Amino acid sequence: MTTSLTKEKLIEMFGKMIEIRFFEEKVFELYAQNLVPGTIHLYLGEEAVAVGVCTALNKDDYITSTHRGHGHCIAKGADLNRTMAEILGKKTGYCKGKGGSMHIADFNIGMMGATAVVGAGLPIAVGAALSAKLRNTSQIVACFFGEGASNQGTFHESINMAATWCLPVIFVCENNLYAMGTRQSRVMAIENISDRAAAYGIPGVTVDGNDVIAVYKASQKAAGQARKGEGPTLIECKTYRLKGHSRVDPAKYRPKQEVEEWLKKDPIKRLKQHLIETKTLTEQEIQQIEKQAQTKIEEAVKFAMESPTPNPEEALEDIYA
Ligand SMILES: Cc1ncc(C[n+]2csc(CCOP(=O)(O)OP(=O)(O)O)c2C)c(N)n1
Repeated sequence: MTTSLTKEKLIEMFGKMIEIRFFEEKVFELYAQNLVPGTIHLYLGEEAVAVGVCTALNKDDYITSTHRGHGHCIAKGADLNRTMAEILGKKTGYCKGKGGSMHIADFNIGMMGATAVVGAGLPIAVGAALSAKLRNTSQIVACFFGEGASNQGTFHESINMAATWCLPVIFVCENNLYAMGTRQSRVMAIENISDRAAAYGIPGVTVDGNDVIAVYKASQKAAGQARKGEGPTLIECKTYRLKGHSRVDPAKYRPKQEVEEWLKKDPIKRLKQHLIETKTLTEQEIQQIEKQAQTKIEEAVKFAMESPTPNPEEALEDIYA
């Protein structure tokens, strides 16, 4: 496998990042109109991570997600209509409208599920990787989690087990500097989460998480090693969320200057600039892609809004007892 990026791949990545951006902006808007039950954690600003990683995966590879999972779903190929319908609590959604924003799963595309429990995706990823190994497939698993989650016991136990059993996992730490309102430096004496890889004898790298090409290349390398039976890698992607932790958080704890610095590093602006500078796309072609993405999002909203809500008597269906 090579790490070369074709023009088609770059354009595909741009299209996905734009879809996630517009999707999340729309969810933000719908929440303000009181149309979204529960809360939401937006992926705005972190698009390059999910897209860079998922572009290096095959359709039958797996991912595990977090409370901030819409971007992961879309990057892995989830249906926008069903994703939007689930967020709006509609019967046509992935969980029939009974799971909402933080519980979307689609086994057909290898999306093992989002979870509201911080750090809970890591052991699930290890289980999926063990299953792939026992079944003798070449499937691998990408496991997304935040830097806050890397202080949970599950992070250490999961990486230790995956390393010891040489399991095909890419542990992807989305380091957006804050766990809710807690800055990393207040709770960790290290700057790079990737340093923790050494404790488990696996490779650990830190990449610019707002540079989709850097994320893709690191993921492709890790995916190749995992597929060859060489075990897991920890990739730390330094990134930043454009909004607060959840919809109700104005993020006043972040210094204005820091926010402004990160806004300059917006992953979509940067990719756009790269596409223009390398003459991969013209301004006009970019606008065309943006228009197509807007149309898809509008269709998803229409689909979701016109879908029925689940009946109260369905509440006890699809559950384990
Ligand atoms: C086990 C557990 N502890 C605490 C919480 C409350 N909580 C929800 S999100 C969050 C912060 C997570 O931060 P991080 O893992 O860095 O992800 P990010 O939100 O930055 O993407 C916390 C503490 C929870 N949902 N689950």
